[in-house]
Amino acid sequence: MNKYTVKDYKSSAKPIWCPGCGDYGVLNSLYKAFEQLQIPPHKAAVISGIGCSGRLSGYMNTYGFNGVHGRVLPVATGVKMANLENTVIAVGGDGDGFSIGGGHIMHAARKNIDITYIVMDNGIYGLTKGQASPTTPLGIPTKTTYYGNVGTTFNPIRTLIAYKASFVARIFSANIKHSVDIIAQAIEHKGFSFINALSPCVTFRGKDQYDYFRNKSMIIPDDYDPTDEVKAFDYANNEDTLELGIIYKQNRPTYDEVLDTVRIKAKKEGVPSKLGLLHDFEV
Ligand SMILES: Cc1ncc(C[n+]2csc(CCOP(=O)(O)OP(=O)(O)O)c2C)c(N)n1
Ligand code: SF4
Ligand SMILES: [Mg+2]
Repeated sequence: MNKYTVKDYKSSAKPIWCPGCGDYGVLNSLYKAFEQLQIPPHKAAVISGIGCSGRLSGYMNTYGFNGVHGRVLPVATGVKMANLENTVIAVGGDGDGFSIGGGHIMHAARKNIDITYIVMDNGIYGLTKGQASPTTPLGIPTKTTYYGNVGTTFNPIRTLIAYKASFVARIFSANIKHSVDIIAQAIEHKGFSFINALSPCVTFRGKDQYDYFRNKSMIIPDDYDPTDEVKAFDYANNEDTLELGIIYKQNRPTYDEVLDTVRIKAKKEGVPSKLGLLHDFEV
């Protein structure tokens, strides 16, 4: 029998997202993934940025931090590095992650920080009432693009593969069973796991956004090999279809593992003393 159940991961705060918001599906999938992995609530931290999506950390009965707009990854990196035993989840929106916070993703990815980053992608700034975001499709009217969005749409999957994220996946918030499976695999992956969660904003993109995602998405076949980078780019480049599942995966040392080897080497060679540092590194 499971020691922890979904209710152990729920905080006392009730979600206040609009009825029908896709973020409910992401939250429920996260609860269930935690249950599946039996993660002790006191051994986890959920860090969020600012946006409707950023509210998610407050609904988790784990450690948490609702930080500054666009700065979820530096905070999550610090939390992970302070205690490597903790499961650290970073969450936020497409505006938070790809606009103001866009400069942080490449560094968390290339360093292979051992955290899971879920972007709730609704292609709009929800909290601030409907401005265009980097993932708003071309031609869509928004509060800031009255005559239709101009500029091409940012492709997170292609970018994250190029950034060398070691786990790149896409989920659809309405498909809970599939999302639970992918989130659980992302958490178990050693390294930086990126999940683009298609999560409709019924208020500023309309209920049709569910149909748009449903009609455009397709679950990746079981025989697909996510370690094949060329095929992963093929999937990412085909913007007519939104593949759901693990699109790219690579096993390589995490930031903390590499740092450990540096510490051991430096200590062995007496580098801290040679540099006149007062204390040797703790290994
Ligand atoms: C430094 C800073 N700039 C701007 C804002 C205003 N702001 C708050 S949330 C947000 C965008 C929210 O969009 P997204 O990240 O996509 O999240 P969503 O609400 O759609 O989940 C903006 C621009 C802010 N809070 N702080
Ligand atoms: S405004 Fe959009 S993203 Fe925000 S809670 Fe409502 S439906 Fe969700
Ligand atoms: Mg958004």
